[in-house]
Parts: sequence; structure tokens; C-alpha cells
Amino acid sequence: MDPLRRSPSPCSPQASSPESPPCEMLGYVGIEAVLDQLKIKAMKMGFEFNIMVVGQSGLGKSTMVNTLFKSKMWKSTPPGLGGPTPQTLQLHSVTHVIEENGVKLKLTVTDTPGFGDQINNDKCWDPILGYINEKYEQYLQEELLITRQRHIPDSRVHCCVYFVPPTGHCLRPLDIEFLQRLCRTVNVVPVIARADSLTIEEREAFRRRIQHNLKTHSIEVYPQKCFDEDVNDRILNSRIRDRIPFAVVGADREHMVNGRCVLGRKTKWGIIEVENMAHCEFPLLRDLLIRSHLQDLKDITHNVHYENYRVIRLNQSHVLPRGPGWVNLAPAPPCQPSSPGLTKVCRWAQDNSDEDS
Ligand SMILES: Nc1nc2c(ncn2[C@@H]2O[C@H](COP(=O)(O)OP(=O)(O)O)[C@@H](O)[C@H]2O)c(=O)[nH]1
Ligand SMILES: [Mg+2]
Repeated sequence: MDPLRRSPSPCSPQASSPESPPCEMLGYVGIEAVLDQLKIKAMKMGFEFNIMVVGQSGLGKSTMVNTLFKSKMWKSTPPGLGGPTPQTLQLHSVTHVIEENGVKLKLTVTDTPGFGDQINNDKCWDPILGYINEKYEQYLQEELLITRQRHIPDSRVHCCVYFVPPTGHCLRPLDIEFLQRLCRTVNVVPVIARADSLTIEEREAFRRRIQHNLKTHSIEVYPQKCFDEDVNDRILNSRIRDRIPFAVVGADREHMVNGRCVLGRKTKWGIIEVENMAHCEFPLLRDLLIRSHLQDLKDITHNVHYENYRVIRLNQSHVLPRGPGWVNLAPAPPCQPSSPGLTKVCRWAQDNSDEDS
């Protein structure tokens, strides 16, 4: 067949008869194919996601990490290590590569020892904030290199799940102080821990009180209202904000219930199924972290929290232009940058640079 004699394109003039309507595809260049290209590229690169759990000891942090990811992490856990969760004595991170339908997720979970367990809890948040800032600093140092890697490894904490003890009263002064500092540095999702110890009515009343506490102390947890990008975001995120903090129950054992294998806690009076919304709100937490907001958590970390850190650090270091790309970045001071607020920091930095010029 003559290669030049191709069958008429649906948009070519010959294709349409005099009666047919004008061709709508005229001018089509195939821009939508960029979505496939992005998908292929993203699948090749894989995703990195780093999560941290924070709260007093015994609230079920380590158990929750297992509840969220254990079925996927079992494969990389040597057999025989499935016993009771040991007490976490120091801050430590574990990385696993999880693969599902060809999509690779490099997940790093940072478990922290209980804070606020001492008689004097002064500055008990320092090691945790120090860790978060250290990860920002590592990223910044890589980014500032003249010959830098094409893909900078991302170990920044994208989300911090904060465990509130199920007292049924309100946030403790310690929680408020900690959350105020944490929310300025990282995305925070608070949860009511061990919610099986509260009745449904108690959970609801406790949630409302915590929401009130957060509001009166200007604590902006994730998803922050000021970063909703459009109406759809606003509708979806408002629903989430209304349910935060989620009342969760953690379990790393499977049980048979009516012939089904479910993740749950076995008690004398029955099995609490953690993935059953009638029993607890664990599914809301999992969906937020993994299914609906994973990329948004990463974007806000990069564009807001890391950006704030970067602006403050570069200002502190008096950036001196000495030839292309030269930056004199002094070592991070022992007292880490503390930002005045989420949206204000960049403006503050801009004002400063205006004064300098
Ligand atoms: N009742 C109840 N117990 C839980 C829950 N989550 C964990 N636990 C138990 O609480 C104890 C401490 O859990 P762990 O995960 O080590 O707490 P962490 O110190 O915060 O890491 C363990 O015996 C867990 O089985 C929960 O949601 N409800
Ligand atoms: Mg632990």
C-alpha cells in the first residue's frame, strides 16, 4: 500500500459529507496525552512518603503504624517477629517499599518515644521538632549544592499524627503547647487514641471540645483552611475538618468474624473491627493519609513548611552572592528557626529583604 495514501483522518475535509456538522476535532493536538506521560513518569520514579507518630507512651502509636501498613510490611518483616509491640525507647525510622498494582511507595515511618511522661515536661517537644528541622536542613543542604542530584532524596516529615489521650475532657495544656509548636513546622493530623474506651456520645462531645480548644488557641491542623484551592477542596476538606480529630482504635491482629478475616481487637464482649466505621474512624484516617491527601500533604510540606524553613535559614545566613550559585549557609544554630505562623513567615522574610535592598 502506498504509505502516502493514508486512510482519511476523521478531521480531514474529505471525511465530512456536505450534510455532516463541522468537525469539532479540528485543531486537536493531543495535549491530554501529557496526563499519560506524567503517570508513566510518576510510576517509574515511585513516591516517597514520610509519616511520624507523636504522643504520650501507651496510646497505641506503634500499634497504629502497624494497623495502617502492617499487611504491606509483613513481607519485609522476618518471620517470628509478629509478637507484642515493644515499647518505643528512642526516636527511630523504618523504611519499607510498598508496591500495589505497579505503583511503588517508599514509606518511612518515624515512631517516637512517649513524650510528657516525665515529672518535668519542660521542652519535651525539642527532640521531635529537632528531628523535623534536621530533615528540612538535610534537604536544604542538598538543594544548595552547585552540582546537585537530579532527584533530591526526600526525608522530610510529610505528616505527623498526634495522639490525644482519651480523657473525655479537653486538650491538656501540654497538648496545646506542643500542638502550637508542631503545627507551625509540619502538617499535623490529631486523633483521639484508644477510642474504644469512650462511648459514641463521649467521643462526639470530646471531639467538639477539642475542636473548640484548637480554635481558641489558633492551632491550624491539617487540612488547613487557608490552603483550600477551590470549591471542591473546600467542600471535601470542610467535611474532614468537621470529623477531626478522628476517634481511632488500633489493632495488628486478624480475627474471623462471620467467615471474614478482619483487623480488630478481641475483647470479652466481642471484636472491635478497626475498619468498620460503626466501630471507629480508623478508615477516615487511612483514607486521608493514603487514598485522598497523600500528594497534598507532600505539596504543603514542600511549598509551605519547608519554604518557611528555607526562607528563615537563608535570611539568618545572610546570603552573599559570590559568583553564580554561591551561597554561604552557616550551620543551623542549636536553637532551630521558629516561625511566627504559617502564612506570615514568607511575608516577614520578604519585608526583611525589601528593607535590605
Ligand atoms: N484498648 C486499646 N488498646 C490499644 C489500642 N491501641 C493499642 N493498644 C494497646 O496499648 C498498648 C500500648 O500500645 P503501643 O502501640 O505500644 O503504644 P505506644 O507506646 O503509644 O507506641 C498495647 O498493649 C496495645 O495493644 C487501642 O486502640 N485500644
Ligand atoms: Mg511505641
